[in-house]
Amino acid sequence: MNLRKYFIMGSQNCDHSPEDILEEAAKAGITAFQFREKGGGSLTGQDKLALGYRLRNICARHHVLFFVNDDIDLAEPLEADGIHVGQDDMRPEKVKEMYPNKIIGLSVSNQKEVENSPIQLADYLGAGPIFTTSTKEDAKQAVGTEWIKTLKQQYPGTPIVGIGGITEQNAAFVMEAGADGVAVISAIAGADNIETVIRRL
Ligand code: 3NM
Repeated sequence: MNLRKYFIMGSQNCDHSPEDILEEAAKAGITAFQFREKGGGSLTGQDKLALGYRLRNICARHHVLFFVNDDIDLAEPLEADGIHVGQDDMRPEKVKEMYPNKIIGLSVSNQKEVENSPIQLADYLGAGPIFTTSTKEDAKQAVGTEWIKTLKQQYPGTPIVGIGGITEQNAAFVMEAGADGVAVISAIAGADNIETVIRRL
């Protein structure tokens, strides 16, 4: 499971075709992708499913891991490799019960969330927001790269992906803190030159 360059995107994050953006990112070497159709302006119902199919196919063609963001109903039709859940989404116990063979990612932002979570069921942890982000409407307070070190000490065997405000300029700090990968939305979706950004990440 290579989570090193983990791109997250929904149509609401794109100022032009999501398919074109993902195609370019996949060609440039992202290792994982999460379809996160969420927040203001996002698609629903059949439109969401149809976009999901198109993005899923791009990932399949480029051998990029495909995750759905808490959209548990999309996991099966889109043949997702994994499902990422946050603290307010379906509990990992339930996800595991429904999809014992899919990768489960879990977001944890602080120690209290860790204590309330079945960490042993998570195949990787999303740690964030590391830096301030304006992409997620309800993002919590930035926790800094220290949070990655703290998690890594407690769970040395669990892959950790940093998320939130990560750019080509600060990604190295996240990796140096012990992360196994960086998850980004705007750094790639909003890039003038996607290929350059991904190479630098
Ligand atoms: N989750 P950008 S922060 C989707 O802290 C998401 O769990 C976060 O977007 C968390 O790379 C975030 O543009 C937004 O900052 C990441």
